[in-house]
Amino acid sequence: MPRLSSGAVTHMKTHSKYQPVKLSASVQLSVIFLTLASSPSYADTAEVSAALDIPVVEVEGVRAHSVPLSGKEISERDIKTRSSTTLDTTRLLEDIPGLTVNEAGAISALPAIHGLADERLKIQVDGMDLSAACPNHMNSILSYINPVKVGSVKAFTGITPVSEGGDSIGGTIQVSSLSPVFAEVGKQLINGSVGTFYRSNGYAHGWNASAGFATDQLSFQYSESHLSSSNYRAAKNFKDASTWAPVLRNGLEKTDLDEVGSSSISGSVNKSLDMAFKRDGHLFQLGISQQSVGFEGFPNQRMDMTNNENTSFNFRYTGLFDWGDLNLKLFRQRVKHAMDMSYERSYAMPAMPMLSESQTEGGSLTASLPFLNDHLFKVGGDFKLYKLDDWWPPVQGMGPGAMCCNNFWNVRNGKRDRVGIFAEVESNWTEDWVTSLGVRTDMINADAGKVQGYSAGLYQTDANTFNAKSQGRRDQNYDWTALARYTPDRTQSYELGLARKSRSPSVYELYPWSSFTMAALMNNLVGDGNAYIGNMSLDPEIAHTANISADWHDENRSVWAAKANAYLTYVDNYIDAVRCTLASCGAANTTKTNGFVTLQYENHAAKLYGLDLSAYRVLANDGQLGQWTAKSMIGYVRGENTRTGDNLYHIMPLNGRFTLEHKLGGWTSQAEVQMVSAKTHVSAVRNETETDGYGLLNLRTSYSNKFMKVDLSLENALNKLYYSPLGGAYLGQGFSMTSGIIPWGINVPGMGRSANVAVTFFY
Ligand SMILES: [Cu+2]
Repeated sequence: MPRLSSGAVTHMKTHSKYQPVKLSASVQLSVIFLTLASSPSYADTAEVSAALDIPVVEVEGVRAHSVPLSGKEISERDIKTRSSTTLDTTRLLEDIPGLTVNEAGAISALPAIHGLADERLKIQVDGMDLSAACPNHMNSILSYINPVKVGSVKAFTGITPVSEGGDSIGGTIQVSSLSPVFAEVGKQLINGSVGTFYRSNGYAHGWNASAGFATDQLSFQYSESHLSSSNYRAAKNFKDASTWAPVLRNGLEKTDLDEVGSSSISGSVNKSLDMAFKRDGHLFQLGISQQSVGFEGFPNQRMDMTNNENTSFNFRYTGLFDWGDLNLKLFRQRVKHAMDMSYERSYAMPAMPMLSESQTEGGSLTASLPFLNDHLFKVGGDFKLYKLDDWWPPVQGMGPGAMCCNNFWNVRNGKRDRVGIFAEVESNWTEDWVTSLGVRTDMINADAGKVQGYSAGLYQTDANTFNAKSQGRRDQNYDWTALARYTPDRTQSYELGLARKSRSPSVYELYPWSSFTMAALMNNLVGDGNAYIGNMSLDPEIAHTANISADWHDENRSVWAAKANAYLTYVDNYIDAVRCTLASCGAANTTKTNGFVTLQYENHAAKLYGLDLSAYRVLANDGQLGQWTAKSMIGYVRGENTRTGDNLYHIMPLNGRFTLEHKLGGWTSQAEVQMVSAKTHVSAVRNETETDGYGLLNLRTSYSNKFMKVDLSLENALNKLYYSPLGGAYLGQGFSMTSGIIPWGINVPGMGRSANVAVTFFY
């Protein structure tokens, strides 16, 4: 049991209706966020009561927060049924209602919540508030943690309380490593695991191992994982030979007509050492992690990652005191990133080397103070200091011109520093009513140095324009959130959330400066194949959101539960894009409807709204035949630019997942049907292409006991050719440095049938 600081606990008058387990003081008080009872990984059904006991063995005070009704927490056990055969941590989030996945490289997909993605969300790994360091966001935040290392996921899809947010207008995703394990008092513990996996499509394979030693106060854990994959294949040929023949110049590596070019990954290695020390209600954790990726292809970008080195140090402290809880986090991350082209795009390497380096230092301090029996006051601050250099060395052997003779500086001495403070009160008014109110403010300073092109000719005019302006800026943003939750009895609850949230533009929205097509094409954060130019006059985005959630279930959630969530967001100053009208972008750029175009970021306004539904029902529960459960999840979102009337880019059409699950002994098996309707609401300014509707069947089974776990799955079992609405433009082969050679209008196809197997042994 967690040791509770007596003061905080005796102060609290807890209401049994909300209190299935005893946790640390702040958790116990965070009644409104207590979803242990309201959103278990939505189908643990009969085991829910057992699962409720699980958090008790967690380390004291680590769970500072649970998620509101509109969010979802995925437990370690549910993650484990997926993580072994998954390359990309973002895939573990696919069961979260309201969350969709924007495709990128093999381990770098980007989650979107209610139509808002990437830097509009707050995405944290082990509490570290990181940023990508690449003009294509290849080293996305969740690419830094291997799925096998993930212990828990919390997603705030509706309203994120100010204590968990800041500098983001959408939801929050918090991915955490496995919690430290300690031995019983007076004993020692040695544990570990060895695992391997194979995915038939693309011959993806890898292995992972971990070894740990612990006493009752100290814990050490080392883990390492390796993975690689060749290009994956679509279910059928998606390229016709005549369209592609002129693109594929002599010397390029051949790809088959069903092969997705530049989708491979190799030499991906994650190593981490996690140390923890606990004593008398104090927990100290230090994590050191190192990742290197030798190559990762990006079929919806014009470049590939040719190396990425990431090192991070992460210190966390949680203390339980008589007056409440204290949380401190400090971290530092350094990234060295290199891009160039795969041999499917270019026959000579280096074709166009591009380098970036970043450093991120950040941290937070939060105190949670119970007062007047039924209230919890949270106060704190956080900061993040981000530095970025992004430069492209000249290509040897070329005469002065497009890629000679100096470094091209895309972002030089880029900087984005943020400091925020917040205060929040959670109140447990009666047995039925709980509220949370919070305010925060963030100050963001951004700056960048003077730039230059490869040579004067094609670049000097833009460089002069950029250099003549002041690059430094400061924003002071204000957020507030309000949540009220009504629980009339043990079978239903309702939550209303309102928020104002702000986000300042990122370095890559502000500072890329060249309108020369080749340079602008390299700056693309969304995988649509277009060229982007930054805009130093951007204002912060300000979102006003209303979110309503309802949760119905039987008393113990052992038989059924259903959840509905509706939301509406208006975003002032939404950073959308407009067609470049500069002479250097060409006259046709403003009217083109069937090709790649050059765009510039601009503040507009947007409206997003939608609905998430999820439910489960136990169909049969029999000692001999096991437990059969039906689960379903349906999502719908619309996004519109209210200034131009255009649709927002990359908005998932109506979609659903319907699963029949069977559990017996150590076996869990699932048959899942995924249905996605046609995407017809497309962004005209980006020449986004429509996609057809489709249905996919996935079959999975896994067996586990104390010593081993085996996972078998057949994904896309019917081998259906499909195009994810969020797959982006197919640019994975051929000469990609200009916008007119690779054919426009082809989407990246999804993966054809794949048989996957993973085996893990524990000791
Ligand atoms: Cu990159």
